[in-house]
Amino acid sequence: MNSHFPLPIFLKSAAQLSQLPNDQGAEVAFIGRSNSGKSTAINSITGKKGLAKTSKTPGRTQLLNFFQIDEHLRLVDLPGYGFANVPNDIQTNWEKTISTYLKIRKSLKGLIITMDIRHPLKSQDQAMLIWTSHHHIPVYILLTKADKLTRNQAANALKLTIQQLAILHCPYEIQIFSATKSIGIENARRRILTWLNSHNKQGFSK
Ligand SMILES: Nc1nc2c(ncn2[C@@H]2O[C@H](COP(=O)(O)OP(=O)(O)O)[C@@H](O)[C@H]2O)c(=O)[nH]1
Ligand SMILES: [Mg+2]
Repeated sequence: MNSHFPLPIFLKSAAQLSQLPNDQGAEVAFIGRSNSGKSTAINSITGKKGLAKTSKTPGRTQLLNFFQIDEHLRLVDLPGYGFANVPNDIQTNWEKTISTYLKIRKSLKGLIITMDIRHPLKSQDQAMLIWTSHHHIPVYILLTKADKLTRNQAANALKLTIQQLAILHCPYEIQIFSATKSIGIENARRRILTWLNSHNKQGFSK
């Protein structure tokens, strides 16, 4: 069922900044550690299986993949951070590309950060939160794969994560999410659509 989210289509992949689609309208990007469920989240939020390529092997998405809802609205699947078998110089290059994209992109209305609920707030997640806060990029955290825990365990993990986030003093919103058990999908859709619909109003200032 996809009653609430407009169906996107694949637009293009960008390996470098010169290949980005025009910076107009509004887009929401997904970032997070490799294997944290970014692509799966995009597929379940849009209700379009196979839209974003998912992988059992971490670190497969090395491109910025753009999906178009209409002429003005886009979703973006960003490369994951925390790759295992990648030489350092390549990793640094990706980081530069992604951080520049996040900094310069006027149409970017918000960033979804996916974290596996069983091990959230790894050092790279914390660094990302501090960095996005510094650059005034609105952040919405999905604690993914909640189906791997019981309801109680998931609620405790959320509570603990919120406590740890308080120490970072970064603005954020957060929710529990599972693509497999369809947990939290409507809330995530609502947040993304609100961001996308804000493109005619004043965006956040960078
Ligand atoms: N059980 C469960 N597995 C998930 C969920 N989301 C993603 N996965 C699995 O986690 C792995 C990585 O997912 P993927 O979306 O490719 O992660 P990405 O690297 O962050 O894009 C895949 O094997 C997915 O099937 C979820 O909600 N529940
Ligand atoms: Mg992916």
